[in-house]
Amino acid sequence: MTKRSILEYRGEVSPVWCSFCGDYAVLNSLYQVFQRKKLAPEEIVLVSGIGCSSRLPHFVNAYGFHGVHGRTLPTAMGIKLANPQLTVIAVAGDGDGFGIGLGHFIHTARKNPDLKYLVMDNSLYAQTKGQVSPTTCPHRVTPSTPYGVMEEPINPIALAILSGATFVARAYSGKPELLTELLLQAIDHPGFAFIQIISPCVTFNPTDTYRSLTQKSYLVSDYPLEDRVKALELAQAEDRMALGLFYRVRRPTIEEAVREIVEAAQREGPAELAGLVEEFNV
Ligand SMILES: Cc1ncc(C[n+]2csc(CCOP(=O)(O)OP(=O)(O)O)c2C)c(N)n1
Ligand code: SF4
Repeated sequence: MTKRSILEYRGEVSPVWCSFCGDYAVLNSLYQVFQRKKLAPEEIVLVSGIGCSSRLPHFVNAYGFHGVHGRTLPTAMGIKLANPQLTVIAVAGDGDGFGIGLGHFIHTARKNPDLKYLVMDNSLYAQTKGQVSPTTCPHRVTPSTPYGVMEEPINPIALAILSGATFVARAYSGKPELLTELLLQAIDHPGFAFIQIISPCVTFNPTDTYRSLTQKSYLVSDYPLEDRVKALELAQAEDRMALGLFYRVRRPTIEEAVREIVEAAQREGPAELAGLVEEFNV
C-alpha cells in the first residue's frame, strides 16, 4: 500500500479558529490517523453541522459536507449506507450534537452504523458567542443565562452507552497522543464509535481552561470494556474527568442488516414476484 504524506490531507482552506482553540488538536490528530491508516483522501468523508467545530471539514483534503445545524448524523448515515466502503466521520459541537441534534444521537446509536462521531465539547455555543449548551455546568453565568444555568447538564457518555453505541470514549485536546490513539481505535471499530472530545474554547469559556481540565483529568486503565454497568458507573463519577475508552462491544451494524435484506431479496425475489403475479392475476 502507498506510503502517504500528512500534507496530502491538508485542505486548501486554512483553519480560521482562534489561536489555541482545542479544535486544532482534533484536526491534527485526524491528519495523523488518516496517514497512519493509509487512507486515500477519496476514501474519507467528513460530515458536520454548524458551529466553530463544524468548520473542520473545510480544512481537510477529503470529501466533506458542511450541512445544517444538528443534522450531521442522518446525513452521515445516508452516505455510509449508500457506499459502505467509505470511512465516514461525523463531527459536531456540543450544541450541535447534544442540543438541536440530540434525538439523532440516540437513534443513530441504536442503529449502530459504522460511523465515527466526534463531538468537540467546549460546554457552550462558541460560534454564537458563548451561550449555554447542554453540557454547561449548573450555576454558570453565560450571555443567555444571566442568573446562572438552572438545569442539570446531560451526560453524553452515559447517554451513548444507554442508547446502544458500541464504542464510547472520552478524549481531551490537551492530551493529543491519547486523542490520536482513541481515534485509531474508533476507525478500527466496526460500528458506531462515539468520542466526546473535551475541546477548550479559549475565547468564551474562561472556566474550563487547559490548566483546570488537565488537573482534573485522569486516564482509565485496566478496565472491563464490555461491562455496561461498570462503564455507566465510571461515566457518572464526574468529580474528576476520566479519559479513555469506557465501553466497547461488537454487534451487527445497520449496513450489515440492510445487506442481508438486499441479498435475501436478490435470492428469493424472482420466485416471490412470480407468486404475487399469480395471486393478483396480473
Ligand atoms: C437551526 C439553527 N439554529 C440556530 C443556529 C445558530 N447557531 C449557529 S452555531 C450554534 C451553536 C454552535 O455551538 P456548538 O455546536 O457547541 O459549536 P461550537 O461553536 O461551540 O464549536 C447555533 C445555535 C443555526 N445556525 N441554525
Ligand atoms: S470562539 Fe472558541 S471554539 Fe470558536 S474558534 Fe475561538 S476558541 Fe475555538
